[in-house]
Amino acid sequence: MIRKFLDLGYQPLANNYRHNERSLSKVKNDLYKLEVSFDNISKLVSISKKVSKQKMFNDEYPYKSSMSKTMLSSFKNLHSQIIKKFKPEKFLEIGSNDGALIKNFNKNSTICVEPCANLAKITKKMGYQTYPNYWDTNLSSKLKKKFGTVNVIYAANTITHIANLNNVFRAITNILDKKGVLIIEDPSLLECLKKVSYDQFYNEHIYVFSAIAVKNLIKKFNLEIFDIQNLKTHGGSLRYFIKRKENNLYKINASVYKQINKEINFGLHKLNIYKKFAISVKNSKIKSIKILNNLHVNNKKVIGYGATAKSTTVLNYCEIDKNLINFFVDTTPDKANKFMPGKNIKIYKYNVKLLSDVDYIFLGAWNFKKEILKKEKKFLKRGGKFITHVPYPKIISS
Ligand code: JHZ
Repeated sequence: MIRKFLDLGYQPLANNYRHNERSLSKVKNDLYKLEVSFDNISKLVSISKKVSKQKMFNDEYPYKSSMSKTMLSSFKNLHSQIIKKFKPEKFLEIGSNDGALIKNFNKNSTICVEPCANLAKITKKMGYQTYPNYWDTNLSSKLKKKFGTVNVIYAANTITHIANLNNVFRAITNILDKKGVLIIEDPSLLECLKKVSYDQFYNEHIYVFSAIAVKNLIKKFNLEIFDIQNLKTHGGSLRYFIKRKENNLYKINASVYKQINKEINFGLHKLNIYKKFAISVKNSKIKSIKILNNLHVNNKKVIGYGATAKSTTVLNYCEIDKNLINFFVDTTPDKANKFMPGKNIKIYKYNVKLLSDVDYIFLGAWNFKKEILKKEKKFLKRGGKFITHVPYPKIISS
């Protein structure tokens, strides 16, 4: 049975940064109810209302993985691992974004799939075979005809963005070599609950995976997880290494049992933990508003850092507008001079000078806290402070 446990209200499309300020009545037309559910059979956590893929992933998709040093170094490290462990003759990435990972691979043996045409253009220009399509069985058959089977398939922060998971895995098993390996990487549900990072839920994140759910999900495709890596990226992610059951090249590593036990001990297989999470989320909202209101009445200048998709959830759920957060700064060129979805808060292209008279910075990109705090040492040194809502709303000064 599928049970709703969290209501994050009406939300705009998380990455739909607007060119102009919009009247509230216009904004209302573009809102979608954001509720999160738990399926106590499959143990899958998903959002209830799914928005069409064409609305979310099109030729104006602004997010670029290469904007963070943390992600670039994580991908570089993964490339070395893949080459060393699996020596792929053919490598396929689903959701290759702006090529942050793929640029480490050989152009002749790599296939990119990226449905956002503006991003697909980038890897194509870099010289990689790029297919500007959504990942499904049709595309997989087309690619198999042209290239044959592939040894390694990789997808980071992509599979959880596709509604029809059966089609996703059918398409994967169709093209994956008998001895091939599938690697998927997505935010960890366990970390999301532990950190009360409710902003991992937005329309693009149709699912937030646990190892338990992934194990159940892939069973019917005769696939199994043989290794799991815990990553620090995106607030705590899991990298699953998956093979066909009959492939004996790899033994199931202890990491798989360890992760599943951790999740069971926490209670991810039962509804109760999600109900508790929903209470923590409400408390987080109350505390965040209290902190920001307090700074507002004391005439402090507060801005946001990292105009993330996650911030869209926070701003709209907590009803935070430009009275509380003056503007956002972000390094992504395609977000510059636009407005945060649903809230008319302006985004400026990051420039350190914009911080000169700022008292407090709300960490929209809290998942890059270490990278950002290191970069903004001067701001901290002169008494500037950061605000984070993860794992609970608080002010941080170093
Ligand atoms: P970041 C996106 O989510 C959308 P977002 C998507 N659905 C997903 O799953 C994840 O990515 C992977 C900026 N920044 O990675 C760059 C700075 O300005 O948390 C980005 O706009 N200065 C595909 O948007 C944003 O912050 C910096 O120093 O929640 C980070 O976005 C750094 C480090 C980042 O993902």
